[in-house]
Amino acid sequence: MSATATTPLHEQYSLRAPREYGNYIDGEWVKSSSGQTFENRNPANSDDLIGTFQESNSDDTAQAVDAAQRAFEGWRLTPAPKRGELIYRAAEILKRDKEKIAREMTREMGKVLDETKGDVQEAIDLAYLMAGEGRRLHGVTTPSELPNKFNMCVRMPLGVAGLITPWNFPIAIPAWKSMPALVAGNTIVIKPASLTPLSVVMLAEALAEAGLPKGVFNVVTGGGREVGEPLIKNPHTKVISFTGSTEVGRDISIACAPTFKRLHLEMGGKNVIMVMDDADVDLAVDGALWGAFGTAGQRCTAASRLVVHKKVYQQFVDKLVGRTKKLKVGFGLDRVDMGPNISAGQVETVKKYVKIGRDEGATCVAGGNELRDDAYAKGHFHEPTVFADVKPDMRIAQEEIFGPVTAVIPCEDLEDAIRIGNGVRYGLSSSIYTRDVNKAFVAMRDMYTGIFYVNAPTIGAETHLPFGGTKETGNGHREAGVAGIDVFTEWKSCYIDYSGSLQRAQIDTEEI
Ligand code: UN1
Repeated sequence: MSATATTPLHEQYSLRAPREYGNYIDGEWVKSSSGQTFENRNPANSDDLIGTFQESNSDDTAQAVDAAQRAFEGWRLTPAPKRGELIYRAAEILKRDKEKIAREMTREMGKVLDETKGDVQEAIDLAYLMAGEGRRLHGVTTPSELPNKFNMCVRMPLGVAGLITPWNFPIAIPAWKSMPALVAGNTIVIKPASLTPLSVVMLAEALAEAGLPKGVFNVVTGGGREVGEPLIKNPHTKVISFTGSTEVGRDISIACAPTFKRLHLEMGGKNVIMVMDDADVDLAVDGALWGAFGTAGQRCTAASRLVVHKKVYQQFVDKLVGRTKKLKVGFGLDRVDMGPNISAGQVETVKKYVKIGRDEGATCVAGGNELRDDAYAKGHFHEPTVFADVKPDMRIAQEEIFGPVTAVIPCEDLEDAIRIGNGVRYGLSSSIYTRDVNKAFVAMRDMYTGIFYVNAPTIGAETHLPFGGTKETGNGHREAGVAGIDVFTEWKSCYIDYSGSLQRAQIDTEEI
């Protein structure tokens, strides 16, 4: 096919033709009772309509929760290995369709194809891990203090899980939340980010093809107020898992407090790469570029602070600036290094922070501008941007920007780097570049973050380890890994007395 400027993008790149997508409730694709839909457009090219999605309301949400509630009993009693087998099948389907799904995701979310392939791979990895959990879901057996008595702890599912997911990892994060919830026997209502609903539709399609019973996984698209809030407040949702901003997370926390609803929050980050004077500076620059500008900086793990030892500071800044200026920005299905920002609003936020950085007296040494000409005119593009001479208390070094902006901060030594590194309200990810094993271990011990790397950037978590952070990044829970199952289960301690007589714990033990 010879592509011309007038050939619609979905034909040029063999993507899905635009159409109306329904909610997925009780195993059916259905329209919202609102009769309204919203458009989903490519952030790199607003001419490219991906599809229209249901502008759902509280009635649709209630219907989905009812369906999930009805399906719960059957799913809870389905043997866990069987649940795991269905998840395994979904993993195989996602693997088969990885490239196709990734292409749609790049078109929907903007990040480059390698990265959306990675995003799908995270979903696949976690699905395989949780499929295996179907034959583990280990509890604990432990001796009793009394004779002829057996003690154990088993996991119970909670019921309907309400999942509210972000646009930056549009299939990985929904999978991180869904797969552990499902294998443990919960049913799901998910509200995807309105900027990336197709990715969750594709996840639902994979689960449906795998043979998940109807009502076990439901998707309702629409706004936070119209869908998210009723989902959180519905008495039948027994657990809420949310990834997004700290501000919204706080509101959700308050909404869940009156009924003590189980809540998992995964929120902001202001992650740091510390570069010591003995580091391999080129390696650190590689890591900084990937950490800061991967996903156009739109990761909660993004390396938005680079704390660099004064002895290598200038060398590091020069190399970083040279490399940053060479990054190619564009549509993620073309040969580029970095895609667009997700929306016009996000570009405005980036521009606001670039201005704040300049006003605060930091030096903008690379980028600093929105891209608007020619190929960029119909998208939401901003140059990858580096600020140097940043002081730790400046707003660009304290607040999450969620865009392609990073701040280089000089430091005196390891102790100073750790103090600066920990000196923010978030605690997701941190990293150190050093060749000195002693320094690496001190940093590993003293950085108060949920994730820590040595000689690697702040991004790149693997799905079988717990993911999450301290302070205002989270509320003490973790997702992914086996820790993810803790969010979606409750412990039940069971005591089985086969002595045939009354044995009083703590009392009859004296006679033994
Ligand atoms: C996120 O930014 O919300 O470690 C998730 C990483 C990815 C996940 C990021 N595996 O950067």
